[in-house]
Amino acid sequence: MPKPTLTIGLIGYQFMGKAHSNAYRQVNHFFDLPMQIRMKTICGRNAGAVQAAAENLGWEQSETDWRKVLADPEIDVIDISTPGNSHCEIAVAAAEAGKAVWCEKPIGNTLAEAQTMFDAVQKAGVPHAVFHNYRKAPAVALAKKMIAAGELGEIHHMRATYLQDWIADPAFPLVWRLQKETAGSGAHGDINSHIIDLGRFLVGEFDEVCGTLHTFIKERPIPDSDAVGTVTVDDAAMFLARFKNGAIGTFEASRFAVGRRNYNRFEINGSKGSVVFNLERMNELEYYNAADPAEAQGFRLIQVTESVHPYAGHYWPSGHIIGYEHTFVNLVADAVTAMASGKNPSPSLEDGFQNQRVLDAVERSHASRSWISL
Ligand code: SOE
Repeated sequence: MPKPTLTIGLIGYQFMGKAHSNAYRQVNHFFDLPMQIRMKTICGRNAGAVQAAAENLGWEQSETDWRKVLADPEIDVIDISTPGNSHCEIAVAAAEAGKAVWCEKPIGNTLAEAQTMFDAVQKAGVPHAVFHNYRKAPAVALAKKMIAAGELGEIHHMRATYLQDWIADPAFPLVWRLQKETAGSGAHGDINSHIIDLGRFLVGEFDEVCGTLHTFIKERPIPDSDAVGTVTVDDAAMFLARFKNGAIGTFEASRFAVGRRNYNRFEINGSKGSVVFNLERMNELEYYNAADPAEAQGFRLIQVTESVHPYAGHYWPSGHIIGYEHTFVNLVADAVTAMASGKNPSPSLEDGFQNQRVLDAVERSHASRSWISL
């Protein structure tokens, strides 16, 4: 008996388009899902480039007009993997067309856009998801299980950093991620959003924040030009946080942490123990159990590759590690499973909206140089 299909239309074909395409290609090979993914249409503005992407990434066809993708009655899900300034328009139109909306993070360039998107999917009653993929790393999912089971006790601290260095060179050009009108913000929305999501996922809702945004290099060469242009987004964003459950935290995102390529790391300290996750050692979780006997106390290293661990059993035998791309495969597997059982995927556009509330509060805190309550 053939499985029902879930037909995807992907809007965007660069880095996230490639990562999502890999997930759609692989997911049915590693997870026994109730639906079969059909990679129908990939969409982008450059006809030649998006057709090449269709052939390279495994799509049936390519399209240059995203509205035509939304109008296709065979398409069930619209995956929005474009620069942030187009997320809202596409999401609202997709919801109104009755399509499920799966959107890259951050969902909007502003809180108002995120609100509009969340309202639209709720009004249309369509499934919705946001690609906060790091929740789906086996070690992060294990940390979540341990915290939820009370193994860390009362949570006191979360300290999270997401550090990159790809624009530390002043000669790096003024690309779209460095322009507010396209990207909405810089490191703040792009990578602080990820550790904010992990904060919400692992510790709880934010209560108040106090932060600062900073731009180190304020002018950069305009691509294919001799001119320079103004950088209109942050290069780095840092904030202090109080959570509603009494925990406190520090969050730091930078694109100027020279030597750090994609260093997403957090440590959570509770009354009974602590955990540490580091994306550069993605298959490991450091765990400290305060109940260990005195002579044996210390951080132990859990290899999160056992079949008993979240997601790990879908791939390889114990000790055979997985990678960054598998976090997207796991996210798609969970989303398909949820939709097939009539539930909404997690994380959802509501998570995206709540994330945007924190992003916005930090920006207001920076502007007012004060603590801001959510
Ligand atoms: C660039 O900072 C980027 O591609 C982010 O946009 C992704 O969300 C992150 O997973 C990797 O780095």
